[in-house]
Amino acid sequence: MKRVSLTQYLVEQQREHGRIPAQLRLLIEVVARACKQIAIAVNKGALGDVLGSAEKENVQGEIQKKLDIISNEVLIEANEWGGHLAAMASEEMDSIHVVPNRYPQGEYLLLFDPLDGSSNIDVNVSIGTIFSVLRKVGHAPGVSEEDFLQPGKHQAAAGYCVYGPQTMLVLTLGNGVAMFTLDRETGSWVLTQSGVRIPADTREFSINMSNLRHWAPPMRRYIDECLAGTTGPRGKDFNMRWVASMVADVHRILSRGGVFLYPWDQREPDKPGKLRLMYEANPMAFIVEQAGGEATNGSQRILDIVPEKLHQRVSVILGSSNEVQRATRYHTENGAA
Ligand code: AHM
Ligand code: MG
Repeated sequence: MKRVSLTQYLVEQQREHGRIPAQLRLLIEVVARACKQIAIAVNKGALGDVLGSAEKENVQGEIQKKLDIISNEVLIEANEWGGHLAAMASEEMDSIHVVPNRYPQGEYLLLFDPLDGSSNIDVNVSIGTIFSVLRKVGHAPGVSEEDFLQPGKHQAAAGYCVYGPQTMLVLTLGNGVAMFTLDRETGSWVLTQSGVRIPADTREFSINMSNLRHWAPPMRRYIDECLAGTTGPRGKDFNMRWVASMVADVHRILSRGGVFLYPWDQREPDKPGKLRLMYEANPMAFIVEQAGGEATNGSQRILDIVPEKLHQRVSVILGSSNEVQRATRYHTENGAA
């Protein structure tokens, strides 16, 4: 079998589809290289002294793990000198990181969750890196947080790397979804699947069931009906999977279908959800839609949401389209919630 590397894939996308300007190609290659470096740190585990807490809090009041901080630094250092970026934003940083003056400024904005699934780091379960790419619009000099506040439908690219039994990079440039597997012997990303499609129907849902009593009625209705199985209104049995790493749960859905839900919860009524719009929901929604699935917040397509702030949170329903539509309909029909 002829092996296609990530570089070859990107060059061909550029040539055949005219989809990737040189700066974007460089950006994807640099992010992919940084993910390799993070994968090496993840694999070392206790031997590399990378496990455990860093005993610091991020802007959202969450305790950071050592690997959260290492991964953030790897991504910043890898990306700031290449001339492809104007600025970066991260789940682990309070404010944006503008490319220092000593380097040329490019036209792209990179957003990332450097290490998603932090609670799984110390227990040797799959974790990942999620990234989203926007273009800086307008020619005004300088760059500010405002430049990042674009709806997800304007993403130029998005992807994630999953550090699991295999290390894989999943990418969309708005032209379908491709998956690459890291060949550890040669150190290269090899294309292992393209044209990824999520089946419209599924019998598998993914949600943290321990929060059931705190959800709004439409979400409880949707899950209750799945749990009722063959004798309930859905007339079929459902299976459940919850890794608690969004990358791993979304990767399973891209591989065999399913629906992922992280809903609003009445304990903190002013918080729309746990997950972050700009670093988690938008890139995953872009990937899922490019694979034929759908993604909403219960009332609106995720990619249409106009962000008000960088660290904004959102409810998420994504995956197989018929299930996303059903769960969304329960939220929007008369008398819901
Ligand atoms: P993180 O970015 O701090 O790791 O949090 C996001 C993660 C998601 O990967 C996952 O879907 C969710 O949090 C799990 O939450 P819970 O522990 O409530 O099940
Ligand atoms: Mg995360």
